Amino acid sequence: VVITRDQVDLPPPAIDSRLTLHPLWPEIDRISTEQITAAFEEVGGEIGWQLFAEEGDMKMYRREMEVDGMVTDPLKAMHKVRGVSAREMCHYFFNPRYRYEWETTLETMRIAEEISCDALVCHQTFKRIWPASQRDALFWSHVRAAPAHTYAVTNHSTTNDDFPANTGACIRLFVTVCLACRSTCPAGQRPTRDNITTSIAYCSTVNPGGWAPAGVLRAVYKREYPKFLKRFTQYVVEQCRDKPLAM
Ligand code: 6CM
Repeated sequence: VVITRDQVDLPPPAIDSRLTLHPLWPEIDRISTEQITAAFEEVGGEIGWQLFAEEGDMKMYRREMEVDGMVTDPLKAMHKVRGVSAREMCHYFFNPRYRYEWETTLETMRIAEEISCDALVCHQTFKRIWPASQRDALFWSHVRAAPAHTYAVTNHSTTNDDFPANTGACIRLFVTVCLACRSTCPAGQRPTRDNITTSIAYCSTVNPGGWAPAGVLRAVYKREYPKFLKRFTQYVVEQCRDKPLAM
């Protein structure tokens, strides 16, 4: 078995102590815990959630919501992927070195701060969507293990003096995203690429931060979120195909 460079920096099974000493730690810990708990809550029968995309095992729901006239529809998606683990899924979602390979809305990306092996602060600009102004975002990103073969990445907007908001061409948007993944395999068997299934819960709430036409924004989300989740999961399956399973 050959361990590739890709696998040396997999998400750690326990929180990096450098993160717990950082000023952002109380916020990162609180929001990550809340997001992971909420991610696995079912939306099925709940009032307000409308199913807007369904394909194979993927189901996407949104709840229409506006804050000060701006669309902030919470989105929730469920999916199932075979042949990859929760840890592998989160590795490719968290690690910025793969981001351009699956994130199609991205224009530029910079690491504003490397906090620890499981947390960083990231600045991104997104492709402009006519007729709105271009958007950027600054968010911390944290990957962690949770009980029951679960790994999750949480991204949440933050501030940094070196990356001030709304000073150039971009309007700063605000984001809270959680990708929570849980692996299972048949009882009594050892997990392998052939028998593992990973359930994915993806939640996203974006506040566009300034004027953006509601209709355009909702149309963009309706097109882009299913595209993202299909493309990202397919990307991870392809990346992992000939590598040993990392649990
Ligand atoms: O979660 C996703 N990607 C992560 C890594 O990039 C990260 C990103 C969060 C930001 C999501 C904001 C997307 C909005 C893009 C368009 C903005 C234009 C507004 C103009 C209005 C007319 O968590 C995947 C995100 C997939 C998004 C479709």
